[in-house]
Amino acid sequence: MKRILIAAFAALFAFPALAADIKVDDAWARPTLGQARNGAAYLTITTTGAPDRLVAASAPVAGKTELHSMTMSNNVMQMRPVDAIQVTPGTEVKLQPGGLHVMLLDLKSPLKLGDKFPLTLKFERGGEVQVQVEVRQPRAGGHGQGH
Ligand SMILES: [Cu+2]
Repeated sequence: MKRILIAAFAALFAFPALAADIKVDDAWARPTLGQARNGAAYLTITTTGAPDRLVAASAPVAGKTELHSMTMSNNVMQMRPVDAIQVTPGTEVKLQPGGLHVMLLDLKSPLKLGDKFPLTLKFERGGEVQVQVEVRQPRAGGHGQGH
């Protein structure tokens, strides 16, 4: 039993996935309209370390934060929570309108154009990574549909 535990620890340290290995770029959110209490944050994740999983997120602007996917079902866009988002070295994981996103529920105040707010991403191995999310319109040429 003890030997198994030691082996598990050794495996854990053989691939030290540090937060420094994880890079989060282009974090942004669309301004909320009117009295909308929900929003979504989008970003791009890459890692130079071991494979990892984004398992949670939190932001002081939101009462509750979930990881969501969006899929087309019978011509209707449907959002559903996902347990985790896989991050693989060498592959960009894009959270973008119409796909994966960080759902910001129960917003404490509207997201206004030009605002910035902190978002903490929690990775299974890499731990916590904090980014600043810029409130802006989708870039031209991007996937502007959905949400
Ligand atoms: Cu959502």
